[in-house]
Amino acid sequence: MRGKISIVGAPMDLGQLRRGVDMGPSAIRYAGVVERLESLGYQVNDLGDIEIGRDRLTTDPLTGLRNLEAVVQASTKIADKVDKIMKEGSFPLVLGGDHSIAIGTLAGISKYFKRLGVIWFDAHGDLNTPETSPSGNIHGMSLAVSLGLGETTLTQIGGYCPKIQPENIVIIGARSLDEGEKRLIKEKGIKVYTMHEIDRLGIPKVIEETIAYFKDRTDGVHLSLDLDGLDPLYAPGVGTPVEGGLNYRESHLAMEMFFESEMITSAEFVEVNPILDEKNKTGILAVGLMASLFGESLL
Ligand code: HAR
Ligand code: MN
Ligand code: MN
Ligand code: MN
Repeated sequence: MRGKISIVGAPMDLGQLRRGVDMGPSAIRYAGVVERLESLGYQVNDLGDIEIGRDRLTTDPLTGLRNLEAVVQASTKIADKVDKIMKEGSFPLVLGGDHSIAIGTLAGISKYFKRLGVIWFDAHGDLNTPETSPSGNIHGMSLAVSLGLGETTLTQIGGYCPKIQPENIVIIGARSLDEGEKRLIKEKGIKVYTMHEIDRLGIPKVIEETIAYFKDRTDGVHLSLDLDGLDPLYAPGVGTPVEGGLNYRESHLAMEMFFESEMITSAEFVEVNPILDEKNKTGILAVGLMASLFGESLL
């Protein structure tokens, strides 16, 4: 027996405009996530989906944020559920849904640690605030919200703020950062491996450095994996694909190294959109990455 994993689906599509990402959790289940993780020796408990409001396309007149009220409500539910999982001593594995779900996930997790580290595996920074956002889409703001920046009703979810500190974040795979996000990264000194650094150093070195960076400074690490961190060749089923991403083996190696580090204490896999996918390629990919993260080996 290898420990307990609690899976929870967050069929959230209110943080952006593309329809279909609410079916992400179903696609990941259909790709066999429960069976795959059980076969590795874990006790896997699928808690089903969190209820996400269907009230869409309301734009907050004050902030310009899309579906703000519904995202606040859903995030609160996600936070409560994840909090319960943590309390039971199980590993929370959250299935998205768009990346705005990280607001709730981190709100549920972070109070269990003094210094939670976050690996933000993503083509994007998700570091926009209402002032810098080019879109008003909350999935482009979730990391900033977790830092305590932006809309108060979002930063206060879970009843405390901030959830994380800028020096405890590592972004991996970035290649589409808005000007305001670049400014924030410099101002806060956030550690980022863009595709440029990944190409220069190679993924083994990047992940070794990430693990070493977190080793002394954090007492838990959350992996927030946006499938668009991978190249769209491997992950076509995402709402905002960006060319020039990580490939299949690089991403698997990263997961394998995270497993070996024994450092990861929670995870979420987000932005799987089966409507945009090719025969559930991205859902299947997500399950493969989870298997590697939980110790599936090739031999
Ligand atoms: N940066 C853009 C915005 O704020 C695009 C956001 C990105 N999409 C995501 N998040 N999938 O990683 O609107
Ligand atoms: Mn993202
Ligand atoms: Mn992204
Ligand atoms: Mn694998």
